[in-house]
Amino acid sequence: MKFRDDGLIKLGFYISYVAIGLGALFGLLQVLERIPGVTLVSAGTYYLSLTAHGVLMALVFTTFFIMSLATYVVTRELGMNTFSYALNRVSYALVALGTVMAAVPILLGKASVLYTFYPPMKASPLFYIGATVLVIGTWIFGANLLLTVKKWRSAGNARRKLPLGVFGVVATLIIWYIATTGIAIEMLFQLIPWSLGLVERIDPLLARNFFWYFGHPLVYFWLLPAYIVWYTILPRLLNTPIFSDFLARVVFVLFILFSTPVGYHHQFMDPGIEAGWKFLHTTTTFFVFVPSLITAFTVTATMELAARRRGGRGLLGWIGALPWRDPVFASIAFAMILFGFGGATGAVNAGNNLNYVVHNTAWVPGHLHLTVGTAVALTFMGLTYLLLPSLTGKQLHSRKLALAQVYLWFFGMVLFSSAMHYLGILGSPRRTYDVTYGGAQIAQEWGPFLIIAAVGGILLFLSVALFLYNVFRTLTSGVRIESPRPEGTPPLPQGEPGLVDNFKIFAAIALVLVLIAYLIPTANIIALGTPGAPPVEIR
Ligand code: HAS
Ligand code: CU
Repeated sequence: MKFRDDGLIKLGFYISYVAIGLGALFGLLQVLERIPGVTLVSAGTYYLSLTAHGVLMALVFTTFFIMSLATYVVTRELGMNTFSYALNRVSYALVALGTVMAAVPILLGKASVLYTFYPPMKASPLFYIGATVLVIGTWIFGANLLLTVKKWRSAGNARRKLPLGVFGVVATLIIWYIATTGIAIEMLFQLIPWSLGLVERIDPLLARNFFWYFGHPLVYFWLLPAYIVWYTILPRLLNTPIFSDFLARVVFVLFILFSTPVGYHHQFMDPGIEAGWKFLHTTTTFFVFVPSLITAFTVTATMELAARRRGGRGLLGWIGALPWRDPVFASIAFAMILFGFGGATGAVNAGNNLNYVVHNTAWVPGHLHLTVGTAVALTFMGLTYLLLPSLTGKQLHSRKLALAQVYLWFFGMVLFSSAMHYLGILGSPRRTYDVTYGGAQIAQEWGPFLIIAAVGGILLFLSVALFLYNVFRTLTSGVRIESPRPEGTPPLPQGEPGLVDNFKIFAAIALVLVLIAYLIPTANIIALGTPGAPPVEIR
């Protein structure tokens, strides 16, 4: 069956590839700049490039890829076009428009405020308005997908369970809607009026409060689509039934509950939030560990099932029977292995007391490159090798290069992220142009690890270059797949929907948890009324 939305799906993927390519260039600049003794650019250009790197990778690459992946999953699993092509087009157009509006001031050096845009660093109004337009675009996008599910239900499927991938997409969208209310409030009531000069001062603590109300669930907006791939595409790849469909649904539901009431784990160092609230958020953060721990067991169990069917034996010997030469499988497996470490370093971050050691050090980018930078990004790159041929009917240019690319990412990331974590323990700061500290003893100890991080970064850059080369050659070579696999709708899950399938209940509980976690401390911050510093001019 041909799907009407496929043009948009492809467009979203292509934009995401451009974003990762440009983002990788800026990333390369960063690791090189931080090598002791190397000065390539001015401080201003460094912060411009750090902002561009963060925004392109964490916001543009992910958002466009996820929109297209979600549309792909919903259309394929439900076997229908989305509710409205017009709505879908409007949403992609708005997200693209918002991206351009935010990108222009960044590239002109008028918005070097990093991807967390903490005030009183001030960007051009265009940056904030662009980001808001982007978010509005995603709201329309989500509404169109939810209406698609509704349409499917009313077409005689009212008493059916949603296919697992669609279930995951709905969970992701619920999290997104809850999360983005925070950013909308920060933009509309604080950043936009302030950047337009309508108000003189801004409350930085309140802004950070709303930002992290959004910023933590944002990481699950990135992660859940990768989980959808691990739960639904991996079993098909391995030709094995999933270990437990029920547990997978429980995982998505637990994310709806616990993604949001945890944001203060980014603000342990902030004044004006009482320790009790920080402790509550530490506790809920450890709850949000649970769905990932379940995933670690169940997805690995699916792999073990497949490996034993292929003749794998022994306590760990079965691991060798997995298809390690298949780039799509290898990308998912390496993404998982490194995510295991990312989860462990997340536990360090989340402990109120341990966080004092690592906060604002190189440890944190070490952590985020294992999570969003590998669990998510490597899964997405690997998936491209599967989806691109299926969407375009063209043969992948080279499986060998694809495999090399995946392994290169893994080794590059092992070097980069281990060095960054260790640098963090040694006290090396993140987001800092000059880390030589006038030749101080401590800064000299960082030198060798900054170089290891740079070598890792170079390998990662090469990996992205290989990825893009392969994508480009696939699209331009025109070698058609000889016998394209017929793309049927996968069989629907058996049985009636149970409690776990009732999104309304879980969304309602999630809202109650959000209110418990945020209402009083936010009111306290407003009552405290931090007067707000004068704006910091970016040069
Ligand atoms: Fe995080 C900072 C805590 C997960 C992203 N995080 C960040 C930042 C980003 C980020 C971008 O508590 C930086 C923000 C900034 O710029 O300031 N994070 C956590 C915790 C988790 C966690 C508790 N983070 C993520 C995910 C992200 C992400 C997911 C993106 C996608 N993070 C923090 C904290 C901070 C933080 C603090 C603030 C630090 C500071 O001071 O600034 C948990 O969700 C992690 C749970 C994960 C697991 C691992 C499960 C393992 C699996 C695979 C296992 C593999 C096996 C091998 C078994 C429990 C599923 C497979 C076998 C084969 C044979 C292949
Ligand atoms: Cu977080």
